[in-house]
Amino acid sequence: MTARLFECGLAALTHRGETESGDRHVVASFDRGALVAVIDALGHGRDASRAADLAAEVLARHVNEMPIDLVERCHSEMRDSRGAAMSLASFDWKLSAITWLAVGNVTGVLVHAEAQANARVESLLLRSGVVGYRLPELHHSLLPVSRGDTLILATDGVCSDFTKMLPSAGEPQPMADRILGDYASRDDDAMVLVFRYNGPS
Ligand SMILES: [Mn+2]
Repeated sequence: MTARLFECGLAALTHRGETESGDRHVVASFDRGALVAVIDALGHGRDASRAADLAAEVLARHVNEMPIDLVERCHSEMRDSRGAAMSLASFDWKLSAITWLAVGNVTGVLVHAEAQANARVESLLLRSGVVGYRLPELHHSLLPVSRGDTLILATDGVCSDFTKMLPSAGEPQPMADRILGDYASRDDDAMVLVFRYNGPS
């Protein structure tokens, strides 16, 4: 029913020489919105993959909760893991807004489709910390979203310079492929998630 409310593109690469990635994404809708998250577990390889799975499972079980509560849940359930960086955005269809929050360095940008008084590209504030090990003081912020706006989340295996060269249009999947192709290093796991908000108009 809500499938056309948004479209996603995802592109990812695994660290050279590893078979499992420590990067994960979560996109899940619920009655009044959707949760979008990208996780980058510390390090790479199998232990990182396990920590990332754990984080993704916790988020998937509680998709309708606010980002601060989700980070706190992950933090308490990940104490025996490697820990992870994560950026989360919770879309609220009724409010036409997102609430977003980052712990660690998963880059997040919201690209507005329409030119507005404020910046076309808004950046998620990255606070240093590791979920499962040490949390920063948690604050989330609320941003209005309009039809056609695009949220992009990318792990640090993708050079954050991609945010300086964002295309104004394009389908989410080719956009994700292109960002990964142009900005990924093979010395880390790399993931790009592109989430386009389609409505209501
Ligand atoms: Mn990384």
